[in-house]
Amino acid sequence: MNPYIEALRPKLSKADYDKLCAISIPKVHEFIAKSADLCNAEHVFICSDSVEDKDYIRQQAIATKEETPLNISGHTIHYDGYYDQGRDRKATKYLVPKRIFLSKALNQIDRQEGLAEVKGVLRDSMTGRTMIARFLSLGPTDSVFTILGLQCTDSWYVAHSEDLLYRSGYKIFSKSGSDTQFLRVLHSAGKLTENMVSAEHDKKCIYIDYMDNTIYSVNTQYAGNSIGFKKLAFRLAIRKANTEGWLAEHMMLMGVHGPNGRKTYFAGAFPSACGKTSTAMLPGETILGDDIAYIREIDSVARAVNVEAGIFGIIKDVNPIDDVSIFKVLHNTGEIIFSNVLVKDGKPYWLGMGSELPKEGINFSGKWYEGKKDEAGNEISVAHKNARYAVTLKALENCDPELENPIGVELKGIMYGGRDIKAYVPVQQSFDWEHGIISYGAALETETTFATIGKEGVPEINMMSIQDFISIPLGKNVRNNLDFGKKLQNPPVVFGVNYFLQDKQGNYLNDPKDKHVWIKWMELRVHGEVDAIKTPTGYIPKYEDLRKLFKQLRDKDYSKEDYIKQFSIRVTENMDKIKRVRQFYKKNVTYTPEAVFWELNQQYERLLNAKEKYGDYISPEEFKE
Ligand code: OXD
Ligand code: MN
Repeated sequence: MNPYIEALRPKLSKADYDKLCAISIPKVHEFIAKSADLCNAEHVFICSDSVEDKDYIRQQAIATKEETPLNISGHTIHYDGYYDQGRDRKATKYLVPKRIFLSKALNQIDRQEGLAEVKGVLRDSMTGRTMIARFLSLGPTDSVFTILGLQCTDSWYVAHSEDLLYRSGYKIFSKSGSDTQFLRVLHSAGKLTENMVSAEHDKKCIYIDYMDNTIYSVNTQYAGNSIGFKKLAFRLAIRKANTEGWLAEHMMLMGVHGPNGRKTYFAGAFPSACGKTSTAMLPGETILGDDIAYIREIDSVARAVNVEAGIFGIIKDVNPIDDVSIFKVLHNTGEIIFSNVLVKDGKPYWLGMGSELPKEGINFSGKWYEGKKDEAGNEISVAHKNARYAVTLKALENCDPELENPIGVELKGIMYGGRDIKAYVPVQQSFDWEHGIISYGAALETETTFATIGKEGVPEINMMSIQDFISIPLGKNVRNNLDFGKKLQNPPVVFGVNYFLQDKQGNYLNDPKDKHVWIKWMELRVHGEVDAIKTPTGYIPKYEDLRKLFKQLRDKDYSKEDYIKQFSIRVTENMDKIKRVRQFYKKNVTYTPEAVFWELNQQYERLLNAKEKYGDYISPEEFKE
């Protein structure tokens, strides 16, 4: 007799008991039993991924009022608490055993103390509620990339969202052997207000116990903090990748369609709210993933899969002109969970949707009217900037057909981009793998955005856009990337992009749609079909090639004047950038590979030489041979 299943028996229906018994992994029984006991759940629901079970989850999300149906069939709205509108960096901590220290840039706490604290907060948090157990697969199923996950949660909204965002895993769990490894997440929304949002946001804990592959999250519902397989399990996957020699990355994946029906796969790392999803979603291209990728070397080739199967996307600025395909999906029947938008008469409204917004309705602050202020006297906006939609990728007509390919797609290019208003040109190609990984990836500078709680617009270094999720010493992460390239016969070509370059008056130099031109240029570069100009920071496009692409893609006459403004090398800004990056690595980072300083110093020297020859602000024309 299995003591854990027997302990759970009073909380299980006969059907749920049978579903649990069909899994023969003792650690599964133990995790569910210990979680239900700690949180004092009244019932435990085991989701077998059957149509009935998934329907039940959807119905419960509505019955408990965690979600409310909207006018279009399949659409619902979920709200998170007023103070729970983004990933919470401060509340997210690594539980680190004594005598171990991760990099200074990482938030950490003694493991024993942290476990005691979070378990104390979780204790009895599910009294009178049902705990749902969901089995999921990260990455395509039956693949070398697959990582299994089990989440216990008392939120039907979380369990429902997982249906849209991940691949079902119950079947795999039930046919797997007793020593099968899996990641675990225990989440409780904690005490709820009458609006069904987490009440005790000041007692929010999101703790990552990497010693036990377990995540604890409590007093939060915001998906980035509560859906354990989004950014939380990602941190555990990074550790696994670190020991096994592959890469887990905060990257979108897309198929870029080149001449004569050619398709070239790119990965792109951008910090949250810096253009990652909108790049992956460019019209005429195909989207394979918008957030997290696993990349492995298979037969000396870099191959990548999307860890997820859906999008938890920022809805702000999704409009019928710039985002045709997703705008259409958001108006079609089919399952979509909107979060933190304004609802009026059963219709969702968001910032930048391209039409007039109502003057009242329900939003993330409850009943809302124009001019409403919060406790601190700040005016509450009609919808939150970080309002989102969750939808399965398969609902998109531009979903890439290789989504479920168990060996992934061959990566030919990688791009890194942040909110760099001063220094880097809009697009450039690195001299080689090391130069790209270091100068564009490890040196990625950006500004904080609304996707995390806290002040917006604060400049920071966000290594490879993954810094929020790194769970190993930062220097080790750079080394892993450098080493990965050495295993490949033809490493992907590395590009740096910058959608946010401004002039001295603070005007953006590009339209958001210009990114399509940069993407097509990269595709041609990967195949050696256009030339480029060598500058101190990388290879940049030639004016004539961009002019052609602007005409083809945007029917726009791209002027030489614009080209010179956008692609001039700003020497001082670039040298200052290098100084900040060097300082960051010296001060905050352990195990930094020597190559980081070497590449940065080389770039500094190249800039200095160019400055002596051409001055501080160098037109691309000067570098033409
Ligand atoms: C996300 C994020 O939701 O990075 O993807 O915040
Ligand atoms: Mn993300």
